[in-house]
Amino acid sequence: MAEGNRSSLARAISVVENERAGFQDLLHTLLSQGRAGGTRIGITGPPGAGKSSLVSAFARLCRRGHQEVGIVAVDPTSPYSGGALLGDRIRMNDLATDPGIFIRSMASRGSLGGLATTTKEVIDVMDAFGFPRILVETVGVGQTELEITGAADTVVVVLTPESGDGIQAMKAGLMEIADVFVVNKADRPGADRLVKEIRSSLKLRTGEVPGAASGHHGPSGHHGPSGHHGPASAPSKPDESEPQRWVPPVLLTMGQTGEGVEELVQAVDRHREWLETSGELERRRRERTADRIRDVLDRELKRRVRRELTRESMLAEALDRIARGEGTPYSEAATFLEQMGVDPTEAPLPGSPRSAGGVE
Ligand SMILES: Nc1nc2c(ncn2[C@@H]2O[C@H](COP(=O)(O)OP(=O)(O)OP(=O)(O)O)[C@@H](O)[C@H]2O)c(=O)[nH]1
Ligand SMILES: [Mg+2]
Repeated sequence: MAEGNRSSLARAISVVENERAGFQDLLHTLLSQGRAGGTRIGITGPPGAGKSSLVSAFARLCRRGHQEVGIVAVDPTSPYSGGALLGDRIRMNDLATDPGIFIRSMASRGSLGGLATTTKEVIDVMDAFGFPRILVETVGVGQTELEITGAADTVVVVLTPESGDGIQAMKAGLMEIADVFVVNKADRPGADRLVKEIRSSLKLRTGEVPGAASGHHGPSGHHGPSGHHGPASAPSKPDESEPQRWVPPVLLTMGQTGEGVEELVQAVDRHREWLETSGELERRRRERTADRIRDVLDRELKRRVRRELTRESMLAEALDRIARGEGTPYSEAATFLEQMGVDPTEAPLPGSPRSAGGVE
């Protein structure tokens, strides 16, 4: 990536990340150009599983093929992994000097929208700059891991034989969101057993309940060859009109040495192909876009409400009325809504002039 491009990408990301004036116009312009089409690859899993090591090895492999890579490392908020950012920096240091790799670390919480929106928007910016692959590392425990599904085309879940990750994963719903499983730290005892465990629980989900599992974005209704096609009088030639269901591969890797990472790159590329041919890519993107519209609306409304409430005198007046027994937080909220021009007739708050049971 040319130096000039790099610095304008860095600038664009800063504007978006800090929600600086005009950030939405910038995003609008970038997204209108229609250049985005890279594969967004989420790498998620418990703290210390080896995600950063794998991301580095993955990026190095892409570079061998002279492909540019974008990396977004979302800082952990979890106390478990307070030192992770430093670790990431050390492990990714050698990558940062490569002009074909663009790395951005970011906090997991934006000022208004939460993890979701700002992180996703930064990924959008990278995509708009034309990276064929964008790797997004998210650390989380439980629910925050699952948020990656809203930002990635392909979700790679990294587990290790340590500390009973296998069982944890199923609890946290990771089984449902994974498109590719990686058992990292193959050098540690129990790695093979974990691979087997994951495979057998995948079989439970995908083999015996046709159509019940099709990745994290909801059922797509495709029946794979292992599914039941109904009557035994199956046609002699395979039904080619019906796309195959994706069965998440389970791979063994060693993050430090990069062993098994080539297979990971291949699995991700295969998944991308499947996404395209099955129509799932289109479906996921539509879903993602619908989410984005909701996100933008949410953020915009929140922003307006906060702006309204920062008018000190109005808030003070409301507090005085409540203190005098002339209102409640509900009736005052209703008044604010009215002043913001939000139609209160839809679902009037108690005490608003339009609700039946006012306080008067
Ligand atoms: N034994 C062994 N250690 C590994 C392997 N891969 C990574 N590690 C080590 O595991 C530790 C954590 O690796 P990271 O790549 O930082 O893991 P991470 O998932 O990014 O960690 P957080 O971002 O803190 O959640 C480091 O000390 C790595 O050197 C592996 O295959 N085998
Ligand atoms: Mg990391």
